[in-house]
Amino acid sequence: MTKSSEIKQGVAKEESHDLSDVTRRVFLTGTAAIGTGLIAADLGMSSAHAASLSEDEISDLPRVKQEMVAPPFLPNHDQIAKGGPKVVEVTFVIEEKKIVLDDEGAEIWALTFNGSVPGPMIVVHIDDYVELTLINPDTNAMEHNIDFHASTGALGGGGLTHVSPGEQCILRFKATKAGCFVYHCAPGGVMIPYHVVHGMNGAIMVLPREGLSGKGGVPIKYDRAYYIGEQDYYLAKDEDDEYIKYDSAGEDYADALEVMATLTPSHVVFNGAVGALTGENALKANVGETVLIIHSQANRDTRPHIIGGHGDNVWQTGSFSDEPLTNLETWFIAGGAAGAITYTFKQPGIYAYVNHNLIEAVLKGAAAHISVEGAWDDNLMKQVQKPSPIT
Ligand SMILES: [Cu+2]
Repeated sequence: MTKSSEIKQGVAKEESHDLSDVTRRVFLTGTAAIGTGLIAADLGMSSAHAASLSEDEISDLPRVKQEMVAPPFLPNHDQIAKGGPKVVEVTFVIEEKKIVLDDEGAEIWALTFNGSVPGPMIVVHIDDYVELTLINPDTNAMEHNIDFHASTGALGGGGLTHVSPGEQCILRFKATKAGCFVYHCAPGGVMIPYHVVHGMNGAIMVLPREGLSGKGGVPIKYDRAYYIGEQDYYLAKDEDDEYIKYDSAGEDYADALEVMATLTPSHVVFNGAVGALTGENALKANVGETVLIIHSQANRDTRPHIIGGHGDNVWQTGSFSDEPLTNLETWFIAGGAAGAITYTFKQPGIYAYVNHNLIEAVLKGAAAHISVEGAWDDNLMKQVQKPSPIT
C-alpha cells in the first residue's frame, strides 16, 4: 500500500467520526491501527539497495550521541563530515505543556518534542544513520509518533513509532537525501493536523559530506546557524471574544478543529510564541559573518524576507543537491518543508526577519530580529539629509 493511500484512508476513517462525539479512548489512541497495518506492508517490501549496509556493517559504524538544544540554536556539528558514515543517536522526550503565546496571555496546551516549539533540530550528513529514541512519558495524555520527511518508508517512520503514554520506541533511518526536512507528529486522521498545529514539528538538516556549496560548486562555510520554525496556531474564542483557556492537553480538541477548518490561524509565530525571537531574544551576528538560517513550516506556505538584507544563497526547496538561488529579496517555503539561506551581513543594526505576508508578520506574530554589530558602511548606505523642513 502506498504512503499516500494510507494517509488518505486514515483521513477518511477519521472524518467519518462526529468530532464532538469522539470518545476519550479514540482520542487517546488516534488511529494506531493504521500504523500496525503499515508495519506489515512495509516489512513485505524489499529494502535491498546496491549501497545498503548489512545489519552487521551498520553495527560496526561509529556511534555518536547528538545533544539536542532548543531552537533557534543547532546542535554542535561539523560542516564537513569527518570520516565515514556514523550512527547518530538522538533522544526526543514528548512533552504536552501549556505555553503562553502572546502579551495578551493567549495560551495553548502545546504538544512538543523535547518541550520546545519547534522541536530541536537534528544535524547529520548524508549517508549517516539517525537513531531516534522517542519517549512518551506516562505524564502525557495522548499517543504520538514521528514522521521524518528526510526518511524513506513506513510513513516516514510514522508507522513504526506510535507510542502511548508510558512507552518508548527506537527508529533508525538512513539519511539518503541532502537538505533540510520537516519532521512532525502524525498519529493518524485529524490528529495529524491537530498535533502539528499544536507545535509538534521540527526539522532535520542533512548536510552534504563535503559541506554546503554554492553556484558552480564553490564551498560555503557559515559562521553561525539559526533554526526558525514557523508555527500557525488556531485558538478558539469565547462569547466575549477572549481566547478560551483549558485545564489540560487535548481539552481544546473540538474547538480547535472548528477554528482549524477555517484555515485562518489566530497566530503565526516564529519559535513558539510572539516575540520569541525579538527584542532581548534577538538572534545575534557580526558584520562580515555568514549566517545560515533554516526555516521550517510544517503546515502552511510562507515567504521569509530579511528587511534590509538579502538571501545570498537560497535553497528554498531545502534540497542541497540543487544549486542555491542567489541574491533574493524574498523566498518561498512550501508548507510541509524546510528551506535554508545564507546571508553575509554587511551593515550593523537590527534587522527584522519576517514572513513577508506583512499582516502575518505584524498582526499575527511572524517576526524575528537579528541584532548585528560592526562598522557602518557609508558606501552601501548614507543618510545624506536627515528628515528636516522642506527648503
Ligand atoms: Cu503528537
